[in-house]
Amino acid sequence: MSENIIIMGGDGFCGWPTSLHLSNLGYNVTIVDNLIRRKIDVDLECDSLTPIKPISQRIKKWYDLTGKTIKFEKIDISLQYNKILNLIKELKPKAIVHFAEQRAAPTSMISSYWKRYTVENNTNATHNILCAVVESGIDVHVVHLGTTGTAGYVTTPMDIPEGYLDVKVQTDKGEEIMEFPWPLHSPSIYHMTKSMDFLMFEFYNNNDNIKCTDLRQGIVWGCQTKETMMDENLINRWDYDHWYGTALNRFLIQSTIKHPITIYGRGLQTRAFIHIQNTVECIQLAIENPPIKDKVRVLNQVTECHNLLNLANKIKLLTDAEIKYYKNPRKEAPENKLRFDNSGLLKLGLNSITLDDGLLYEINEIAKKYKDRCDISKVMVDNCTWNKNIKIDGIGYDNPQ
Ligand code: NAD
Ligand code: USQ
Repeated sequence: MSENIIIMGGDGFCGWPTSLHLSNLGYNVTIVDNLIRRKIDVDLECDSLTPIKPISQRIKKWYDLTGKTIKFEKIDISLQYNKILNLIKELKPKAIVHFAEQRAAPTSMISSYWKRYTVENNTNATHNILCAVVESGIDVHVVHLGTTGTAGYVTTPMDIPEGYLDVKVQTDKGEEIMEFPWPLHSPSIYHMTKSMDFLMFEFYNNNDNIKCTDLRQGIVWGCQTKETMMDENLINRWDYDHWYGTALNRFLIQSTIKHPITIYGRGLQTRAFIHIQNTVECIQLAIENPPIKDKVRVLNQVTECHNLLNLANKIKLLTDAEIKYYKNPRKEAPENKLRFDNSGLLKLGLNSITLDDGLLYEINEIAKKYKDRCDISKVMVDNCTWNKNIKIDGIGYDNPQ
């Protein structure tokens, strides 16, 4: 009998292609999602560049094409604890992959409402999963999508290790080597919740022996994977707007619609990157190689690091785009250098896709094909109709007036 996997947040940008990839490998996949990301698009008056289909149509098309069933449960995992617990008891999953968080740094800082929504949603979601795994009594591997940003964006003259660092300390017995978690930082409220998630994994690993993997992922670029390319009804999300669009995907569509590439500051911020195809493969590798239980396993899910200007110049070479410098709307160091030890996933078998391998495909097959769906007014916040009072309709994180 094939094994069950629960994908929390399986309708999202990383979750949907991961669900298809694992289903294709023969796992029984159950997607859990409250579809809030689609609702936020409506409230922010934005949409994916690509024409993503409703979840039921996506799942039906997958079944029609492959004969494989993906189940869907609409659950808000930050609020509906008993539903998570019952699902774990029923499915006895080999792993829970946890993507279900508010994932945009700029969105998490729009206003006090969004700060509170991000903290309450993300920390409750993670805690509910861990608490339910313990209460179920079932041995489930929790695979969480963390972020490289929790290591901070300061220049570090070494490869940032996979979660832990050996430090020589003076103890009562003399000099000894002790292992410490790499210091956690929070470049935004969103990143702060990822640091808080790690503390919860540590607690539940120490206290209840829960198997946890924290995949510290860089910025994901690209759109399609082998499975989402099988039919246009399976197409993956592509965010390009100011709040949810990430740098490289924004630059790709900007260059296609002849909007200047929007470099914040001087573009000398270095960040880590990974292609979406590699994302789904990393999750497979993490599931198939569970950690031993003595500590939380941390893997740096990163294939390369670049500064933003370097990325923009690569795209300029391919498209002849203009590069424009904007006042940085974020509070971040104007310049940093970053390197990550990513040997964990490479040793497990990851074959890295580089920018040089994939940029042209994204420009020609996605950005050019769907450019007419791009609403140029959503590219820069100054041009947008959104204001700081915007809220998710029906989600009440407000104090009563
Ligand atoms: P996404 O917003 O596209 O997907 C998240 C999904 O989770 C959405 O479908 C949303 O509806 C769902 N969700 C959110 N809160 C929920 C809740 N309380 N209950 C049920 N479902 C809920 O985001 P993504 O880009 O796919 O990112 C997935 C995960 O990977 C996030 O945790 C993010 O922090 C992490 N990550 C993403 C990137 C990136 O570049 N996209 C990089 C590093 C880490
Ligand atoms: N930037 C620009 N121009 C733009 C957009 C962004 O110069 O038009 C700059 C930002 O100032 C920042 C960098 O690009 O220095 C990255 O911004 P981003 O929006 O691409 O990425 P970030 O806010 O870090 O968040 C994204 C995902 C998040 C994930 C994180 C990985 O939204 O879920 O956790 O990447 S990491 O950065 O490694 O922490």
